Amino acid sequence: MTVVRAIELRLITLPLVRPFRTSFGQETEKTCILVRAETDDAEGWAECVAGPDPGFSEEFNEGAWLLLRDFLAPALFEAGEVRAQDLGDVFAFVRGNPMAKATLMNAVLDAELRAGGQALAAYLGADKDRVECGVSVGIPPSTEQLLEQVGGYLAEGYRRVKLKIRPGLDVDRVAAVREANPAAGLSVDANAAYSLDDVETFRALDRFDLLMVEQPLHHDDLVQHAKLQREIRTDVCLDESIRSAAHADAAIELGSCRIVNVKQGRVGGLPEAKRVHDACLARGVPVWCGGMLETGIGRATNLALAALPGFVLPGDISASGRYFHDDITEPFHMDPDGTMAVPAGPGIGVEPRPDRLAGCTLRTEVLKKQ
Ligand code: SMG
Ligand code: MG
Repeated sequence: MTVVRAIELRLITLPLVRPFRTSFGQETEKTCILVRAETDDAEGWAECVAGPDPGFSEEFNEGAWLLLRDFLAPALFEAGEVRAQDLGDVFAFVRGNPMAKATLMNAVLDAELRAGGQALAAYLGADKDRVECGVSVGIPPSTEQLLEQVGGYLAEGYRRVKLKIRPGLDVDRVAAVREANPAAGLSVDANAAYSLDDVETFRALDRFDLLMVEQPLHHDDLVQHAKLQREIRTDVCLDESIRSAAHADAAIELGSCRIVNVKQGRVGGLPEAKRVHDACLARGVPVWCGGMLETGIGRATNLALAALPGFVLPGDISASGRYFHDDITEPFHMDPDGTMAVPAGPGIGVEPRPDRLAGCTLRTEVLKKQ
C-alpha cells in the first residue's frame, strides 16, 4: 500500500518515421499523454494509448486529459492508501474510458513495482525473457511502396507482417504482397471498415494463407463477426470489439473469432489484460499483444505483457526505429532473429530521457494531493 502524492500529466509529440494510414485516418506524429505518479516510495511512468482523434475508439488525448485531471486523479488522491490492483474499483464510478483509467493504474503500478524492486513481467507471471516481433504496415499510396516496405521489414527479421486494408485497397494489394513473399507470415487488419455485404472480399482473401483477418466488421460487434467466421476459412481476430475479459468470453462462446489481440489500454489496464489472457488461455484461444504506436514507455509495458504464456503469436511490437528517429527512452532493438528482450529492471524497466522529454513536451500539469 502506498499514498500517491502527485500526478504529472504531460502531452508529448514525436514525428513518426513515416505516416501511418489506417482505414480510419492517418497519423504523421505520435501525440499522447504520459503520466508520472509520485508516491511516498517511488515514481512511476505510464503512457496513454489514446491518440489525437476519437478514431480508433471514443477516447482521445484532450478528453483523456480532462478525465484524468478532473475525475480519476482526484479519486485516486481521495482514496488515500492504495494498491494498483485496487484501482479498478476506485475508478468504477467513471463509465468506460479504459485508456485513461489504464494510464493512471499503470503509473501507480510502475511506482509500486519500482519501490519493491520487481520487474513488471515477473509481477504479471511472464514465462519468457524475449518476445517475437511483428510489424504493422500502414496503407501507403501505391502497391510498389507497400512491396518495398514489406520487403524491408522481412529483411530486418520481423516474424509477421500485418497489412492495413480498407475497401478497394485489399485483395489486389494482398495478392501482390503474397506473390512477392510466398513464405512470409502475413495478416490483415481492417479496423472495422467492412460489413457482412463484403463477405466475397474475405472469401477472396482466403486464398492467401493469412494468419488472420483482424477486426473486419463494426468496432462494437460480436454477432456479425460470428456469421463472417462461419463463412470464411481464415481465422478472425478481434481487436476493437474486445473491451474486457467478459467480451473475450462472449466472443469465444459465440464463435466471433479464433484469435484475440490484447491491448492493455483498450481493456482498461494490465489487470484486465491479464484476465483477457487468462480467459483465452483457458479456452485454448491464442492471443498476441497489439500496439498503438507506443513510445518506449508503452512499448516496455507491452513487452512485459507479451511475455505471458498465452501470447503465442508475434505481436505488433516493433523496434523503436520503425516508429521514431529518436524515441523518448533508450531505443528498443530487435535482434536479427526477430525477437526483442523483455526489460528486466524494476517496474517497466525504462524511463524517459529528461532532455528528450523536455524537447517533445507540448504541455504539463501537476496535480497534488491536498
Ligand atoms: O504499434 O505497431 C504498432 C501499430 C499497430 O496497427 C497497429 N495498431 O488496430 O491494431 C490496430 C492499430 C491501431 C493503431 S491506430 C493509430
Ligand atoms: Mg487492430
